[in-house]
Amino acid sequence: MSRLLVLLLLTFLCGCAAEPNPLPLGLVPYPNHIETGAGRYDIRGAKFSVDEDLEERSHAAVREFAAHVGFVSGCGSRVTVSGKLPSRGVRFVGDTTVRKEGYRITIGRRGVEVAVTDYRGLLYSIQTLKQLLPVEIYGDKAAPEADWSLPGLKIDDAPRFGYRGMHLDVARHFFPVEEVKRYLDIMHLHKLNTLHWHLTDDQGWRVEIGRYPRLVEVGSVRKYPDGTTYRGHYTRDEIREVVDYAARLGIDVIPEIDLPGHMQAALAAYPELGCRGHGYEVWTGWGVSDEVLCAGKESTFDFLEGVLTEIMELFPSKYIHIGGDECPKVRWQHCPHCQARIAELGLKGDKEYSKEHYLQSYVMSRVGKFLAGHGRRIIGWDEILEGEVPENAVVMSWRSNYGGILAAWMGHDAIMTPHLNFYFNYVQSDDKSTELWGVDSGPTTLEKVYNYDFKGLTDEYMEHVIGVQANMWTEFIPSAWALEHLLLPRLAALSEVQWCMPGVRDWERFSTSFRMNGIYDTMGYNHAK
Ligand code: TNX
Repeated sequence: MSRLLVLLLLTFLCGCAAEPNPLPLGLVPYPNHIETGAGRYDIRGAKFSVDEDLEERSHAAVREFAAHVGFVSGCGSRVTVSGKLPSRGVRFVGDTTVRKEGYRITIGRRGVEVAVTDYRGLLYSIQTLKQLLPVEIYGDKAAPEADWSLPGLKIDDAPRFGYRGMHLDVARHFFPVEEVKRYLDIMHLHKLNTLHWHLTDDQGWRVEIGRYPRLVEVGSVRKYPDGTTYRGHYTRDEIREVVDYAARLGIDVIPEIDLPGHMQAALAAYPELGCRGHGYEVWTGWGVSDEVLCAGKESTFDFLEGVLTEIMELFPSKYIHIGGDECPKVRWQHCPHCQARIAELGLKGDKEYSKEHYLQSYVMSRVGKFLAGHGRRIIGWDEILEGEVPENAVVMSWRSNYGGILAAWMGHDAIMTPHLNFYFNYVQSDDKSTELWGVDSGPTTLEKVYNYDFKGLTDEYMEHVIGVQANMWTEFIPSAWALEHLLLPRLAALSEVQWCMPGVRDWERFSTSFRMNGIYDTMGYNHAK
């Protein structure tokens, strides 16, 4: 036998005998299909290439990733965009057989092949590759001494739900643009794709509206009896900046204009929109205010349409959230305008709901139709199930699973966000020394988030469940530091509920292999221990 043949044979045998790599069990959210392989691929100095058929922004994302790998590994890297990709290096190819938002990664000794069909899938493949690399990839320092090799393996992954949301209330406490961007970065790290931005409430109106300047002039300022004030709002340019930033991370931003309740800040700015017509202030208390929009006056609808027209200009999202939660009916019961509207519409109470509940349904439906006329779809909190549900509305089920079940039963889509599992403003442990900001309604532990059960949602109903979301109400969250503490690591648990197919979610695996804290530390995020 020639020496070459012996050498080849030996190489082959060694290859077969090599121990398979351990499964990277710490990946979050854990891939839906993963097979381990043997050997490793050293990514230092690798040539990156990307399919010219992919979008320009995908090329840009690969360039950015390659540049960062080159920098932290201390070996540089090169990127080519081409119709014909080389057989080595790190290759990103377009492949229409990959599922939406999904990706396939194959790592062998000769290189890495990533197949994707869309921009989000490409971004998520990069997130997964980063988690397979040393934690220094998340830093901004060169770390040439780290092991810059990737384990041989195959991943074929795509999310369970198309809507993977996180909510942020900026009305109770305001978070400036830079902090919102950080929040988006954290979401992206966990492959979430939707920010639900709660922009208005009794305690503050936070988005500039050109037609109604007093909304921020008056409505964004809380005045306390001791003379101090609390204020904050986003200009329209700042909103655009956040929406663009999010889009680059594959995140849609859904604005919420909470109506017809939770409107006291707007009433302070434009008192004529209320039933009483005067005497409102931006609320300095927490809870549910009786002061709501008057549903009888036509001017209320002019106002809402004006506001929402500008909101649609700022937000390209398919969905617009119009709230609908916690709207007390006492003002309407005694308001001649509201009662005249009830009479005109012929609304009647029944065993279950009062005529004022049906008046609220009228408001939600009318606003829903207006938005539908502009190609948008409404989301409402599960109170919109009381009375008549607006056509085509998506129900956000927050009080329990029941809202989702009822919505699905009625043929409506639902997003699951039951408070006992997914209110991240609730404390996460009983340790009073670290849980300084949360609401104590029995801790919403990491495990409780992780083990969320779609109980009562049969397979048939699950077809209407478009996604899962956690909410962050900020009455008691005064800073980004507190915000991140409540968000992390529970967001990691949420991400597996959103991403993993039934059977893949596994608390034992997740809790014993968890390594996200190292990533959070490197990124400088404050997380609960
Ligand atoms: C209920 S959930 C609310 C919010 C509060 C939250 C406090 C929902 C639709 N409304 O207005 O901030 O409870 O935890």
